[in-house]
Amino acid sequence: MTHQPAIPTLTAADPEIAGLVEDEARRQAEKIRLIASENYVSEAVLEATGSVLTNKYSEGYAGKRYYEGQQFIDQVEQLAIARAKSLFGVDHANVQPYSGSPANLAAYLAFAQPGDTVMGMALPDGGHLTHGWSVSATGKWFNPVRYGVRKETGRVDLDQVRDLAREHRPKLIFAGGTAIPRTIDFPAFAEIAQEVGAVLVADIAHIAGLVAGGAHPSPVGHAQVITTTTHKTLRGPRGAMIMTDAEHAKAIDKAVFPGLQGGPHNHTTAAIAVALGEASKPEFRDYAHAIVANAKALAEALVERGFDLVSGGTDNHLLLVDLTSKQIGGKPAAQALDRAGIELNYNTVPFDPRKPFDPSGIRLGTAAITTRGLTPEHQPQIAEWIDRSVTAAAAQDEAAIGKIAGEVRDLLATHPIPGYRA
Ligand code: DSN
Repeated sequence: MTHQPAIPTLTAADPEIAGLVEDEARRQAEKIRLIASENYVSEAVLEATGSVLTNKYSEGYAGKRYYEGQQFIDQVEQLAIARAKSLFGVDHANVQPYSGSPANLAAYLAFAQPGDTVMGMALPDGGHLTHGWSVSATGKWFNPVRYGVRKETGRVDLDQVRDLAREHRPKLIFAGGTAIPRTIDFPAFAEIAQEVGAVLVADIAHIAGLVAGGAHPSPVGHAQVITTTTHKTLRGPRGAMIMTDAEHAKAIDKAVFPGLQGGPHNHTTAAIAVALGEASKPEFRDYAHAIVANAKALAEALVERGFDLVSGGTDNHLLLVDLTSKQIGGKPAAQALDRAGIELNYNTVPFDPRKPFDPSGIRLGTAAITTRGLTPEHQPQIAEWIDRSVTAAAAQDEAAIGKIAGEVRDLLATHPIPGYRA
């Protein structure tokens, strides 16, 4: 039972770390991984991530670097850019941001000054820290205005977005977030941004793979700037990209380097290129639609079992469940589910009366289980395990939780993952 690609040299050189890597590979194989921002990358992506490209510094952009020896690195970065442009249909792509937060910071640096008003979705309603939340630099150094969801529907309140934009005239408007189970209406956001003269930034970190695969409408042609991580539904390495129209390209490139970062992580750039190549194949379109089919089937099965879903269901890969009616907090439920072999995260729900570190909800996503070949037919069983685990947690019945973990392992034994061979 080993990590793939195999790690014999690491095992010989540093058995302690190698052992932990092997343990993590096995853990990922034995769990139903429902963390909405995670996935399993291909072994080709893993190989690129572990390559000698990690040895090279290359501040600057292809053809204009500050270090010599870029004969191959330039080609790697140019390939990644070309693949991003072709896959998403954008004028320009910057593949250097280290991750999603620096990518969003580049949008601030490019198009706003400290103290300027910016607008994003409130974190407890499904936004992201870097969309102007108070504890983030973006909330401290800018003047954030926050929109949310409607209490009755759990969906983004576009009337509120329009009213707040007209009143505060932000420089930037962020559309997107981390816990939005419904389709993001990019044309509506674009109309509002245009009216008030704001740059619209679509943060598609969660849905990038769905957009690439045609399972979520694209922000291209609506948002001038599109930020995304590359490791969620897009199924690439930990990293990020910023895509823009021609007009906003130069400012974004300057903001990423030299504005925010030093040398790009070239091993990551190569792995992003590999993932973009994979995402441009016809099978990836099937994958993206299968993620949504699984999420809808899981949502339906959970609703049938009396779970209360924010917005009543999902249009994408993500489900947000309010556990208030199940008389258990999100945190103890998530911890019990982990012991039962089902990994997810506790999460605030809109209008949550509880604290963020002990909120009312759990967040689920289907990108990783879809990669390992689980289908809508498996979702009623997963919902049953979730239901049983939550009930067992409320009753502090550890034996019942242990039994579920065994059943989970039995199912997953026939659904191998990339990165581990049993
Ligand atoms: N940590 C990511 C998520 O889980 O959605 C967002 O940054």
